[in-house]
Amino acid sequence: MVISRVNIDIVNDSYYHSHYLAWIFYMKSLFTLVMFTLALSLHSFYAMAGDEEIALVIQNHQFLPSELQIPAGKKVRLIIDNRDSTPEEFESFELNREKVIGGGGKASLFIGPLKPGRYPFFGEFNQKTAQGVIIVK
Ligand SMILES: [Cu+2]
Repeated sequence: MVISRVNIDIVNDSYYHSHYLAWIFYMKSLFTLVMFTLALSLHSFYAMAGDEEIALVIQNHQFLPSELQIPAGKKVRLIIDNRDSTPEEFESFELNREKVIGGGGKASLFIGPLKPGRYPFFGEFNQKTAQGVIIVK
């Protein structure tokens, strides 16, 4: 009788133990997830605060403004707003960038950090009219 009671106690103890370990594991995972999410949001917050944004509009197959100035040595987010109903492709050999923006759509791309100079770009689908230049100072 006594022996079987001990056995039951051991069984109960290990049963309790495995749940406790599972709980620890769960809490650890939860903690990691929370910390990871926090780190990620902090990172994007500082990234947003640190990056400069420049808006570029496409209208009547032209870039507005056609001349943009950005500071040298800085990463800049270019936000392109295509107000035409047809798609356009922002393209620049000097910037090594190529991006299609659907009709009525928006796109964003990063440029830089760049050295001072002139970096022409154009709309590949309307090259005659869609021309622009980024001046880095
Ligand atoms: Cu292209």
